[in-house]
Amino acid sequence: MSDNDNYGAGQIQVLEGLEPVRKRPGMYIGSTGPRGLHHLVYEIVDNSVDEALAGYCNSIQVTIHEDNSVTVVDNGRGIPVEKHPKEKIPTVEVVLTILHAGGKFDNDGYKVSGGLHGVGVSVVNALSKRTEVLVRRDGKEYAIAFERGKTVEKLHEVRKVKESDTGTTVTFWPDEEIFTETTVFDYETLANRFREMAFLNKGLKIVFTDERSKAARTQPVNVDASDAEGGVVSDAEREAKAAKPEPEEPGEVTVRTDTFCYSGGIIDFVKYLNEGKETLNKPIYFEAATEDGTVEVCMQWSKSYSSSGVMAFANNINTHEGGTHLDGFKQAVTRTINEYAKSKNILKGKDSKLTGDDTREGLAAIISVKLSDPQFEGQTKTKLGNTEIRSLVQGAVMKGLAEYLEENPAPAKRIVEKAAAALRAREAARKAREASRKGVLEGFSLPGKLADCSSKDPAESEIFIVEGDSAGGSAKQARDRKYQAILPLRGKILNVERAGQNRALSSETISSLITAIGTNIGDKFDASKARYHRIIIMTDADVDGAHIRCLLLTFFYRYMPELINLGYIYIAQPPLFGLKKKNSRSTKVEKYIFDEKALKMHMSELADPDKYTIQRYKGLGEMDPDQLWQTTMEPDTRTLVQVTVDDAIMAERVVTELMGDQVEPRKEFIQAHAKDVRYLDI
Ligand code: 28F
Repeated sequence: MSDNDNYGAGQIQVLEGLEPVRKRPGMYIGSTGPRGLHHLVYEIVDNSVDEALAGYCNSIQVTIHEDNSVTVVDNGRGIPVEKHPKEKIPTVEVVLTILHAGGKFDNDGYKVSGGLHGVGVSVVNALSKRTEVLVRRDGKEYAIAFERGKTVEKLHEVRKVKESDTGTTVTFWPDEEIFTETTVFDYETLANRFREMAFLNKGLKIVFTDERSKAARTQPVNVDASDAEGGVVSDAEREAKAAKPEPEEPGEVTVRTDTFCYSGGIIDFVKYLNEGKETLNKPIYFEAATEDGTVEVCMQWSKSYSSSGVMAFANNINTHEGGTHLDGFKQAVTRTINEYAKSKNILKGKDSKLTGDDTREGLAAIISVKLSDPQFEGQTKTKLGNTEIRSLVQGAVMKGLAEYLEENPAPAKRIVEKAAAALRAREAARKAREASRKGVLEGFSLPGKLADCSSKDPAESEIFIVEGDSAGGSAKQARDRKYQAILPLRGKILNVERAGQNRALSSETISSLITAIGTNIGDKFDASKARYHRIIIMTDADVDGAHIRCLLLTFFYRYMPELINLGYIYIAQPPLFGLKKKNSRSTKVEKYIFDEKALKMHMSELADPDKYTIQRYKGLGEMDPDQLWQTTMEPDTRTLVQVTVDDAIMAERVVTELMGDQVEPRKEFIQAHAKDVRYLDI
């Protein structure tokens, strides 16, 4: 179909309408790089989502075709087709060919407003070499087509459809003249956005299909580097994606489809963020509405240490720069948790207050507000500015969270204790910073007690931290001096949890530990300076040994947590029992056994258990160097337990809660609970 006279008037308008978009595309879509390219898809899908928000659409299909064209189908009402009263052309043509006043982008080239019906599709049309639109309405399907923003096929009826079959289909071919860098879409980038949209719009189904062959979808494109899009893609996901092998043969087409539909909405979003994490509570959800807008909040804490899982949206737009909704949320969480902790006496008067960061450690949360006149501010126009939204969110969260905590004391306690632990860690880190600034540890030479290894390569070097001089002596004799160092600790390790920082650092044991390991602490801490990549705690298999282990773990957790994360901290497992044949003249131990249960098992399996004597090793010092080497130190035969942050937290909890000034009750406790406490058991 070609241009004709009675269509000319409309066309002039069209050309005038979209010319600026082709002239300065960056002003309308931010960039003509990969991010701008992907933006075209979002513009189209946003219109379908708007139709869904209006309550007329619940299903969207997006397909990338072999030629990198994209089709979006929705089951909404269909863009109106009647003659537009002012423009005298079909409304659908107006929507596609006339730039909406003001546009969605301001002069900085960033999106300033979301959720305006029909806005943006004309921009996509202008920047596509061809656009085809199908509208199903009133029992008919209509078609209209454009090239580089100009109408090339007038609106016409193509077929009859069922009255109930309504909706809009848009297919567009991005213009290589505009997108000179690439016109290849990245599936993951789009999929992440669609997943997010489906989470934010409960019940909305988005079916995403990639029909391309490997050749068509692997032309190099780097969305992250050139103009990064925020979102829920973690580094791990990105790495997994990069590492994923492509099984496909050249020329073969593997159609990929993902369906995103979440009946739980942002509750499912939070569960997704916390997947694989150990959580402290079931997702807490509440919503509120005033004439200013609506707010939905979902939150769940896990044992994780980050708070990067707090995401705020306004009208489905990820407000990366935050804004009033996020401020209101943070204030409410900080206040509510502090008030609860105080009222339940978990935070005593003299303790300092929990900061916002303390309360958000390990928190995954979604804040989603919807408002009629969103004000987007900031560098990238992703900061919500509407002041009335702050109190809306704050009020909803204070009420919702306070109620939850009152009604659910067990998870409430876990949540508050997590924040209190963060507070203590922060305090310790601060004191460590102060101390290291004073240079307490500077100029120390290696501790005299250290029997260092000869290797200078940390990756192959290990240090055994040994309790007591006598065990230290055996260990020194037993070791392979090339790569095994021994540091005997005399006496008790100071409880760094209770002792002041200065006292901790002036303790000889603590300072010798720090200098032997080499990393320093506080803001001088540098994991790359670790002199050993295996730091092995070797204590007796008794209650005192367990106590020392707790104190050492607490020390590492407080002062060198990064070494735990790096997997450098280990616990040695000396055997508890040795079995010898009774009548044998040899002193050879037949079998080493590591705990009571294993001993019982073993004895019950023996044909003649009375042929044997059981030797119980009370301490490392009772083993001769050969035995110690064979059972506990030789890399080929020993068992090391790698310490996780959870082990350290558990140790710290015991140290914090139970190791008070009196020694006896705490010993009793440990003996009574030894079986329950994992790290005491190993
Ligand atoms: C694949 C992309 O763009 N879907 C859309 C609608 C529905 C209406 C509409 C859109 C009317 C006057 C602009 C229908 N009936 N999918 C889409 N679905 N736009 S875009 O209206 C546009 C406005 O100017 C619609 C009644 N009201 C609205």
